[in-house]
Amino acid sequence: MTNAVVPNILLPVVAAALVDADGRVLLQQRPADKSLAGLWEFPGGKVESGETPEDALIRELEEELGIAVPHACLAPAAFASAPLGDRHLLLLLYIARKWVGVPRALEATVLKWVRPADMHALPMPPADRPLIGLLDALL
Ligand code: 523
Repeated sequence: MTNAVVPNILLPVVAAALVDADGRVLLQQRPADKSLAGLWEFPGGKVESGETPEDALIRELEEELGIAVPHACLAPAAFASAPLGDRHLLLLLYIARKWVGVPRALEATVLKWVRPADMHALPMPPADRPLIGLLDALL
């Protein structure tokens, strides 16, 4: 008997809500040449094969923002999902209040610190949007 191959339709993506001393959260604007161009997202990206979600997030934050986030500073906070082409994006959001370095837009068009209550007015990816209310309640 052979094992059935179950196609993995879930695309695991990790993201961070970096929170500053005033309770604002860092969003980045997706570049024009990428999918979901121009939308404001929580920084992060795909979990690569062999990575834990936390390792993936630490790598992405280093690549995208040039900051180092210690493992112990990443608190799992929430998840949301959204259809993405023929797959389904599973977005895992972590909260971090401490990191080393000053975030810079190394891959995004621009960065912006935003209060959760003000995020409703911004165009955000479908998986990020449901997380706003939760962040508002948590922060
Ligand atoms: N999202 C998303 N929200 C969010 C992130 C970090 C990513 O909806 N906070 C989506 C955007 C992409 C997919 O997750 O569809 C993978 O993100 P990323 O940034 O790793 O992928 P890209 O932009 O480098 O690659 P493509 O989207 O495949 O061009």
